[in-house]
Amino acid sequence: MNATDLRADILKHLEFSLGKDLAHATLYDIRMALTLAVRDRVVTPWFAATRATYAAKSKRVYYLSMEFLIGRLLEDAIHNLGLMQAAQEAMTSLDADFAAVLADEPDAALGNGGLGRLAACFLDSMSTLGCPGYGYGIRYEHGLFRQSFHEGRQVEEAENWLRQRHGWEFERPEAAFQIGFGGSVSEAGKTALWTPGEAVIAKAYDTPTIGWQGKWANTLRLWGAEPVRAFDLAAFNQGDYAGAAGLEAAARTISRVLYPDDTTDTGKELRLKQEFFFTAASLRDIVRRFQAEHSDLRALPTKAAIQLNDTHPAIAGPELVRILHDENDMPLDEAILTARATLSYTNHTLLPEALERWPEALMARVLPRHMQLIERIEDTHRSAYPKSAVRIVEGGDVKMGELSFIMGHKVNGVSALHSDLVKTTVFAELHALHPDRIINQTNGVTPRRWMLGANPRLSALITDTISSGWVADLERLRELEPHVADAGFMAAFADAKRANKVELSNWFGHEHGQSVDPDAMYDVQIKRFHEYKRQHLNILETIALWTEMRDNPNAGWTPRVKIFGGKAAPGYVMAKEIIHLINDVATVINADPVTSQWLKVVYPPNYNVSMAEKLIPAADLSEQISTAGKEASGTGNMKFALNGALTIGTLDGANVEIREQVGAENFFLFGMTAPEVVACRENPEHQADAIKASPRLKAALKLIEKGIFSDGDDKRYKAILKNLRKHDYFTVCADFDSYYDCQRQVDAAYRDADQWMRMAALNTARSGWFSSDRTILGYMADVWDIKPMI
Ligand code: OX2
Repeated sequence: MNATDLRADILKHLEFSLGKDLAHATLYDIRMALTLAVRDRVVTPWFAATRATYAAKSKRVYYLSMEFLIGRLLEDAIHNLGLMQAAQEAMTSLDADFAAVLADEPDAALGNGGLGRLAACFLDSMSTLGCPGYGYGIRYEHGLFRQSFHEGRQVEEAENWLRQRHGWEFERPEAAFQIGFGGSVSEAGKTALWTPGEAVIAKAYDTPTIGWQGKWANTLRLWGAEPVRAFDLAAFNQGDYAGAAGLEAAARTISRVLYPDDTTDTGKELRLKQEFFFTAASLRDIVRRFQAEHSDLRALPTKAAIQLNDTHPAIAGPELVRILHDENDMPLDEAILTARATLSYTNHTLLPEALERWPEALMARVLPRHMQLIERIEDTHRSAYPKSAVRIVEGGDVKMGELSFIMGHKVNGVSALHSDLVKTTVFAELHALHPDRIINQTNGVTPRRWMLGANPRLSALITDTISSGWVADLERLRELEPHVADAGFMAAFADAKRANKVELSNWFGHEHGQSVDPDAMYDVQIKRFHEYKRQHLNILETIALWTEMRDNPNAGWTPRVKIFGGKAAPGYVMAKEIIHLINDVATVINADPVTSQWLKVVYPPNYNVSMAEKLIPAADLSEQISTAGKEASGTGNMKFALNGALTIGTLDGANVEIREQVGAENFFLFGMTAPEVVACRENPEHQADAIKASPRLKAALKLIEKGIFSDGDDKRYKAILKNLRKHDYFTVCADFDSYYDCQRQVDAAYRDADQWMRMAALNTARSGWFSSDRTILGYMADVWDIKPMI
């Protein structure tokens, strides 16, 4: 593909798809014309992959996820199709600024954080590996809210990614299913007949997901909700315009917004409806596709593997049983076994508030037949294991974790430590009954987006050094190891990092009006705000460091820029206070002339995938400081290590495996282990003891309390202070000294620039195992029983 052909196609789309001539084309027009020209080139491999799958009657995987945090797609597709040079040349020939064109694409933020981004990385890897499959989710009209700061406080605004045409999707009016809610159930022989009281239409929108080198493409099928009857004409004719449109509005509400909660259950009826809506539509589609090729539904597990991404699609268990039993007359026991052999479940968190429970009464009202079937499923469990105390329905709630476990043939955690904790904590009893069911599949990230796309400088150096095979086989980064002894390679590695830092510094300058020194250490904590992730530990240490710098200005401080990014769920008061505190601390510290040469705090608002792509390649230090036992895996931690940042972290989630891979000497470890945290909490005075033992922590808390960061307002951070002093469940205080001391080791290490760079390069060279290709191959072998088609 050369630039001339691509240019001709861009001009064709400008004229015939967008109705513009070049002289009047806006940035949007150019971006859309390029998108369509690139999309044209995705279609052929996409059809080929679909045909090959049909021809082979291959088993397919169906990844059911409430969230797909895919971000921008254009640059990724250009990379995967090998069109980078052609696209650059075509843009230059059209007098367009290629970087601006790429940046014009809105982020598709159909997810909150790690869980949704993991699903997006998995789509990329499935297509790269030729694993036939579909992602199924919701086409939210509004993705995750846009964050801004007003006097340091988070303000949320609706995001509107569909305001402009979404160039990647194909609308499928023919692929539509009616999805019911409520109503009643009547007996019909051995089965039952569910007559829903209301219904909406689920309409499909398909986005092809192209793999590396365009060898395979799968489909991301997102469902949009529409009314069964568009419009109440009778009401309209009587002048009731709002009433006439009400039906439509009510139906569309279901796919209107992404719930902005990360790891907390909202308990809203709408959320339950969203979950059933996309799960039921996906199952209908899956069964329809199966029945087009096969007649005996008992063979479903040999042709379909359905992965439940957390419990959000857990209603798939009873719904599949309903389809098999009520609609296709399969005996109930067999229907349960068939559904179980088809389904598997990934657990992403142990936080009790995140393990979904639905009030039985709500479930019975919204999904009356499913409530009955959940009870049948529980009966089956109880008759198979009469001594088991496990209940799906307990204390008036339906527990979706137990339901998912019992209805899945495999249950996996997302890091080695997390999978062990799944076995010993939440599902200990079920694990004893089914010792082979829980397995581990440590998360991974796609090297196409998180190295090739985000870090072109380092990518070019790696390719020059070991050739390009690493992009599809990330373990080959190990071949970089011998080059760490080569001064030329190391100089180039350092140059790439430095250039990324200069670029980020420029971005801070023109986007946020803040200048930061590219020679300072870039110390980055970017992730959702949650107490367990402990952004407050980081800001407390920042305060303590600032105090120390003021007291000892001649101590030879290592210059640092503390960079924060992330959003808090709008209803999570404590997380929002932590955001406020960080912004307040930043204002005071950044204005201090005594320390300004060594310490800056920057917190650009509205952190998203595109911002991560800027920050990660420029980072020196990666903050992975969660309370041990709380972060299931983390995936940001992997992206940083891959891009040559050193981690300061606890033994939590995948940090444990990162440290094993990169070597303990190339990782800054601090804090209590998961069992130590549990033991620490047994002492009710643990926070008071820790504060007493740490003059620095005590002083930092005092400064906050005195209103030093809040214009003298000594009440502003009452809640945080009380929490830390009295109920420090996340053991910020108990880990503080260890963290502070570890940061000073980081300072010392950074001062030896050559040694630091060697450690950074070893992080890159030894992060190959964290490719999502490795993760997907694990699922294919251990869970889905599917072989690659290419
Ligand atoms: C996240 C987990 O918090 C994170 O540790 C993990 O890396 C990610 O999922 C992908 O597995 N919502 N988000 C998560 O869990 C839930 C629930």
